[in-house]
Amino acid sequence: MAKRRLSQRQKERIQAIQERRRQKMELRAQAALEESDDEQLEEGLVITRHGQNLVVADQQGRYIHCLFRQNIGHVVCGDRVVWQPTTEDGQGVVTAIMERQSALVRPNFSGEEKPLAANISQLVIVIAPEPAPSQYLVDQYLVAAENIGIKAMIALNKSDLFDETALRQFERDYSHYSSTGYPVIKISAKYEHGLDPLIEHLKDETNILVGQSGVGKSSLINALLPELDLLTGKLSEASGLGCHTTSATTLYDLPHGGQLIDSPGVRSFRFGSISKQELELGFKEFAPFLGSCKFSNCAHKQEPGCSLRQAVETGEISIQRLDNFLHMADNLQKIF
Ligand SMILES: Nc1nc2c(ncn2[C@@H]2O[C@H](COP(=O)(O)OP(=O)(O)O)[C@@H](O)[C@H]2O)c(=O)[nH]1
Ligand SMILES: [Mg+2]
Ligand SMILES: [Zn+2]
Repeated sequence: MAKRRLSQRQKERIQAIQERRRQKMELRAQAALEESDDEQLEEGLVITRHGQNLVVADQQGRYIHCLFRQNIGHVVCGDRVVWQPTTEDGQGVVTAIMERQSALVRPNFSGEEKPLAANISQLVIVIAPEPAPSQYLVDQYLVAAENIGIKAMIALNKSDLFDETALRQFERDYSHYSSTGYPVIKISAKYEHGLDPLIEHLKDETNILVGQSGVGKSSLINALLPELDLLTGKLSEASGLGCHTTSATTLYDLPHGGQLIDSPGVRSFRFGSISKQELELGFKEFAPFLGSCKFSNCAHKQEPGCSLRQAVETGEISIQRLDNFLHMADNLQKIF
């Protein structure tokens, strides 16, 4: 099927229609039961999508198989939506996407940015003694989190592989992240209660786990979601499509609170190319110093009166972070 291109006017009209539906939804909430609206607008949460089919959780947490109006935009896992039941078959139609708090986007083959998941609130960067962690990669993920506008934290998995000395060394090496405001925790999928600190951090958030292959993401997900098989069964049933593939981006409720959005695509997500400004935004502890170097075109390398260098001297910025920033700045178009 050829892709339909929409003119600016059509786009505006569609946006206006969606806006009206959102407003209607809000009005309906206010008017509560008194309103005798036979349109039956309901709010729901997109749990997963398979092509044209969605599984939407209604406000009682029931799974509803929904289709969606083609003109409402790209619906993804994590979207809050307005949907309407279709007469008697227990299915529904999604008619509007509610405003997103955040979106994880990924460029597709033609360079267009496509959302992958919506309303994520926390990025959990998983590292491990093995494969050896890279702060450069951690910093890239932090740049992504800052630009998406979500929280980020670092979890050292397989901490059982480190002895006391190695653990203390790790704490020193990562202390600048915690002082910048990124929680750093040590966990183990191999210890009883080894995931407790993680469970605590995931509790009030919609989370995704990211990190290098081999750090233990699959192991963590299986440990965090002991009923994963049961859930995927329920999703297959709800979507009416038979098998629910784990490759589809899916939102899971965590047994101890919070949500996890997962798929292989989400776990290995990387940013497209970014601008200088977006890069600067990604190193949030630099903010007070940017723009106050002696030279307005300061490269923050050898120049006298460089405020970032001075902040390194006073311990307000870590040298590793500045080095990684400079390296990323040199490779702006290539790194992500
Ligand atoms: N010692 C130890 N090994 C772990 C831990 N978590 C995962 N592993 C092992 O690390 C390897 C890679 O794990 P996997 O979950 O496949 O990593 P992924 O590639 O990030 O999904 C597997 O052999 C796991 O058994 C842990 O906490 N401690
Ligand atoms: Mg895996
Ligand atoms: Zn400078």
